[in-house]
Amino acid sequence: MTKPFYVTTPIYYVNDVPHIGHAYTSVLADVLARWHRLLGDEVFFLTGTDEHGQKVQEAAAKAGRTPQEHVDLTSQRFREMGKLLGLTNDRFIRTTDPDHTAYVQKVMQELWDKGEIYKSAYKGLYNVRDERFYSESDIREGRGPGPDEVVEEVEEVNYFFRMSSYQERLVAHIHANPAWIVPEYRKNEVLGFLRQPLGDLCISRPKTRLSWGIELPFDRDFVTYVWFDALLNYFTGVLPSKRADGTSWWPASVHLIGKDILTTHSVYWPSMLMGAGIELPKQILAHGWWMADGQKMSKSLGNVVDPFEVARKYESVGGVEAFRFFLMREMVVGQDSSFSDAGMIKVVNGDLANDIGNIVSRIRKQVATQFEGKIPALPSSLGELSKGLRDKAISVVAEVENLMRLFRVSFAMEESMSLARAINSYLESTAPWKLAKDPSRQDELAEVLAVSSEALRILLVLVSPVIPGKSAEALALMGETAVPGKLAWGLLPAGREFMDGPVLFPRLEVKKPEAKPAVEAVAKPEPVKDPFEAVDFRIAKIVSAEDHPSAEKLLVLQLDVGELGPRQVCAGIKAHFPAATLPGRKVLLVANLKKAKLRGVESMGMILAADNADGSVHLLEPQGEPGAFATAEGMDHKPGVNLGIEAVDPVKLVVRGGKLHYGQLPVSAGNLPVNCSAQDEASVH
Ligand code: ME8
Repeated sequence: MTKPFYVTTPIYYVNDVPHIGHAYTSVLADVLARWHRLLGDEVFFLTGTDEHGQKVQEAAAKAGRTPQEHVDLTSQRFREMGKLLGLTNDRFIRTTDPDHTAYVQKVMQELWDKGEIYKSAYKGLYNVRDERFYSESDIREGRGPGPDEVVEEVEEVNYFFRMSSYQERLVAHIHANPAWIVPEYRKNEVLGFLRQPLGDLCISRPKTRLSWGIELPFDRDFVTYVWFDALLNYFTGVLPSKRADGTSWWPASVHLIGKDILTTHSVYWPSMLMGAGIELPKQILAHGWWMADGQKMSKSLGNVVDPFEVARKYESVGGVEAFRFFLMREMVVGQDSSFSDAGMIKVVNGDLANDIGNIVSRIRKQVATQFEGKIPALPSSLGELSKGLRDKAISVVAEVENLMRLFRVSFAMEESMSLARAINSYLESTAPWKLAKDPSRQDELAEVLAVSSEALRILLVLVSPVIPGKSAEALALMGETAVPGKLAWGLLPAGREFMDGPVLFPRLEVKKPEAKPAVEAVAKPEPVKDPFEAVDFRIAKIVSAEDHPSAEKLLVLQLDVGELGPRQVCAGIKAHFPAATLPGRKVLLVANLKKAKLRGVESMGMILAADNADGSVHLLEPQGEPGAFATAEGMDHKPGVNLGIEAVDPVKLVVRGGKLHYGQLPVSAGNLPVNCSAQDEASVH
């Protein structure tokens, strides 16, 4: 019996233009869908657009269109993104689809009949950007009214869903199903949220204010709240379809979401389902945030990464496929990541060209010249090196299966790339080009080419969910395809032709920056009189801390650095500060270091701590606001960019009298001294 795998993405707001964030969730869902199809599972993949609400109504009016005309146009952008990215979704749901609308009304009516919905007056701050009343819980989700968000005070009679009555059941469900919300720290965030009493959920908007929505079946003067309508898409989207054995697709195997919509998915949605007596989804996976070159993406900064543009820019080296590969390889699922051209080039020239591409061309060339293009048969007994590669391939397949089950896609890719490296080093060690010159070693040569071809075939099948096009082209050269069952060792039939073809994984020739003309020297940053001035020390507030996925001593911290925006930093302080004690603490951050990657996790800066002679470690405790920079008397603040650690080393900071000093000078941040509980003369690192 085949296993079902039903995966969803959030349905995207049509007012936005598709960007790397939407592309990421969609590609992640697609990769999981393709992987499960490869395992032989029965798959349903749902994505779509969220089309009702005040913002849409307003945008349509501004554009001089009816809301329906407007959403027909704007939702098209997301379908085009899907086409561009090669998504294999089974349905693209729109909340304006008649079957969805009818079902939302049916659920509403049932909840009303059961007494799960009541009418009451309500007063609150309404956030138009998010179509939500603004409250404590919204602040927790980081969706408070930012400077460009419109919040208005609204008092009105509305309908409410008795969400509060499901609080206990929900908490019990989370405890009973430890992997229901992943990663673990997101689960803890939800449990933290559920420690406060849960209110009821306002699920209607009066038509006098908002008409672009689904009418309440029991009161035609109201429409449903957008989230109520939107969340139900996951259920309604598969209602018209049935599994091969005639059973229903619900419950979803996993809802993929960004961390921005964690509460709606792990509190509102399950409560709604409990109210309606519908089974809960099996898992919710919240991933991290994409930034651009280490900065928050925003329209005003003009740094929003557009998937169409990336595909165009990298067209000569695989375009969309290279982008998909980058997205999956770069972001540790759960953590934040940053897009950069340097990162794209690294993946294109490293993983794709140097590793995978190199193997294809090396093997193909030898097979062509030595065996008239026919891949030799795998011998029944293998030499030591060949056995080593075979065992490596088998263990990589098992490990990738395991990691994919845990949604650790970037680690699964690292594992696949370790097979690529193993094939290349097998080819280096066995040197088929040398064997070819020795007529007495033709059997060995045949073995090397058979074993490496088979390992290459498995590698291409493993990466096929991520780069389906390139993988299919490369496999086709060997007359192969990536279909279920193809991950086993020893399937490549003897005598297969290894066909010639174009270079599938070309390198991107990166132009060296031209030498700057001498006149530009004036634009150089002013020289600093002291190394202290070049370092950008900033107050940062720890928003969350969790264990690094693979480095024992590291924590991954999410920081709020005020005007510098959110930051992710890896810090080697786990032995001294358990992760749970850190959120809320203020620390001093070196904010202008070069971006680094610590065991696969991006780190943008370094937090400072003092070492006592007794071996204890003490964090610096600035008192000002996040984002404020630190100075010392007589020093200017002239931070450089992308400093190496050697620029920071000469800046010797010490603790004296419980305060931070630079030599003899007291250091202040945000005009307040920086405290530290370390002893006198404890040095700061
Ligand atoms: O919230 N990094 O829609 P939305 C990573 N309609 N992912 C990002 C991202 C970024 N910078 N920006 C967006 C909505 N995303 C609702 C959802 S579901 C029933 C209703 C991705 O258009 C991420 O998946 O604001 C995030 O959760 C989603 O887009 C939000 O899309």
